Parts: sequence; structure tokens; C-alpha cells
Amino acid sequence: MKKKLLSAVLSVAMVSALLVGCGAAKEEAAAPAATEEAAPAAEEAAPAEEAAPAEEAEAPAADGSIVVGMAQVGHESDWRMANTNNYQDVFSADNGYELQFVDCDNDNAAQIEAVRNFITQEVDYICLAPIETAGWDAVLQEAKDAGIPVIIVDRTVDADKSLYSTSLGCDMVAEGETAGNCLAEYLNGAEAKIYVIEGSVGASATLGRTEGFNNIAAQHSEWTIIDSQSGDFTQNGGQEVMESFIKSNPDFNVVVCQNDNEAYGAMDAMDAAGITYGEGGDVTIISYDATHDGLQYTLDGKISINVECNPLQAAVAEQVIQKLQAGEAVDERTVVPDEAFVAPSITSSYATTMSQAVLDGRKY
Ligand code: GYE
Repeated sequence: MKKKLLSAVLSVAMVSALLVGCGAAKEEAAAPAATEEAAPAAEEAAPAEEAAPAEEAEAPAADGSIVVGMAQVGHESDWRMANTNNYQDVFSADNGYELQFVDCDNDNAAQIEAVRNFITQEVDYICLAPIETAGWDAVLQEAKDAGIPVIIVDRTVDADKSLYSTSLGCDMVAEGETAGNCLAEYLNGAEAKIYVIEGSVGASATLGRTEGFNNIAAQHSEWTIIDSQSGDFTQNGGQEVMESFIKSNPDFNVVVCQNDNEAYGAMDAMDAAGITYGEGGDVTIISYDATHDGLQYTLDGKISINVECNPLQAAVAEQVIQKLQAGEAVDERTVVPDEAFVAPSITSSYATTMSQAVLDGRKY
């Protein structure tokens, strides 16, 4: 329950931060200061049906503003909400845009339909944060045929590169390798019995983080990955998977959660089972995203290693659109940089040791 209370407080803080925080986004590239605080927890977010269903998308703007259709994954995590808030800040009417935002509620078929509706509506640009890597060829070809540039954001697709303008986001394989390297350094040769709570099935964030971590695990014969299951990037998913892991075999000392929300759920499950974790505990928790609450737990020594994925990516997408507007070439891929953090008692050559000052300096 402490997490809900914290989220509620942060939601209020976020609203006030947004009131003063807009306007700085245009100048910054990789990490614009668009939002100042963590986003509300997933369970408090509006469901997709209430957001902006594709079929209700409006016709292109007649006032000369640039119409951008954004097919967002959903509202599954704090990271996602921070990412959504960032798009809404950057692609604002004040900045000359009309953002047609669709929350696809983690449904790949609905997301394909959302993109198809953007094509019918003749939007100027499409930003697609693909839920899954597969299944995009047909609708991307339709967008290309209609002359609408598609910018693949956050996650990646396995479609041919000629079907979209560019892609941007964090390097998920590198994030997985960073997590593995931090763990190897921390364990320093000690045995590891590892559970992995993966993200959503078929998502590039899941595939990349898994591949990267496995690359490092392959170098450590003293590590065993006992099991690896999807928690769907949600707190409930993380809790359920951790409960089932504990039930089937409670003999583990590392849990890798592929985002912060899953880590909160895993902590709840371990609390309920009397399993200790973090500084002075039996289990080492690795998480990804490094959102505000996740870094608070890292500062508190509960999460030992937290690999960032920077959600403030809309300014990068906006720069691409401005270049395309000017008829300039755009890079095939833009990697949004991120870093990793470790608990205060840990020093790492791969990560920043958490302190209150580091947390205070965070923008989401
Ligand atoms: O880690 C997770 C979200 O695609 C990088 O999606 C993103 C992931 C992020 O739901 O929290």
C-alpha cells in the first residue's frame, strides 16, 4: 500500500510540476526537461477505451499545425506514463502540433488498426511505439504507399527498414548486458541462482534485455537461470510470476525484473513469503527503467541494480519531424542514451552509485 500512497503524492507533484515544467522540451535532444516527476502508477491510469480510440481520431488540422498520430503501447507502467506525458508536452498545440494519441492497451491487433486509421485520416506523421516486433509489414507498406512517414519509437519492429523513415529508442541489448555486467561485478564469482521476470512477450524491450543479460550469463558458469517468465511489464504480473517462482522453488538469490513495476510486484510477493532482499537480505533484485520510484527503492537499498531506460524521447521524434518537414535526410536509427544505478553500498564501474542528490536531479 505504501507504493499507492507514494504514487498518489507523486501524481499531485507531477501535476504541479507540469504547470511549471513545459516549454523546455524543444531545446533538449536526448533528455528534455519536459516532466519533473514520476508518472502515476499503472493501475491509476485511464484505461485505453477512455483515452482516444482510433476510430474517433479527428481529421487533419486545417490551421497549418502538423498532425502527428501516436500509436502508444498502452499504460502498463510508470515508464510508459512518463513517456506518454512527454509526447503530450512536446507535441502540443503551442509547439505547432496536433497530437492524435491512441492508447493501444497492449493489444497488437488494435495497434495495427490504430495505424491504419491514421492512414485513413491522412495524418502528416505517424509515431509508432510497437507493442510487438512482428506483424508490421502490411500496414507499414500501406503508410508508405500513402506517403505518410512512420517514425518507430521506443521499441523496434522486424519489418524491412525501407518501410519506415527512422527508428529511435534505447539500446535494449546494451541494457541487458549492463545489468549482467553490474551483477557479475557485484557477485564477484559467487554462485547465482537466478529468476527472470520478463517484460511483455514479443516486445523488443523484452527480447533485447533478455538477449543482453544472457550474453553475460553465458560467461558465468557459476550462474544458473532457474526460470524466466513474462510479467507483462506490470506490477500485478511481477507479483504473480514471483509468487509462482517461490511456490515451485524458493531456493534462489537473484531476481531480474525487466521493469520497475514488475520489481514492486516481486517485492510484494517476497514480503508475503518472508523472503528478504536488498542490503542485508538474501535476494539481490535487478530492475530496469530507473523511474523515480524505482530509484527511490535503489536509494533505499531494496533494489541493488537499476538500469535506466530514458522515457523522455519525444524531443528526438520532434527533431526527426522537423528535419523531414525541411526535406532533410534523417539517420536510420537514433539511440537514446541511458545509464545504470546501484544501491548506496555498492560501487560499480558500470553504474552510478545512488544518492539523494542523484534522485533529486532526476527529471522523471
Ligand atoms: O521498460 C517498460 C514499458 O518499451 C522500454 O515498456 C519500454 C518498456 C519499459 O512498459 O516499463
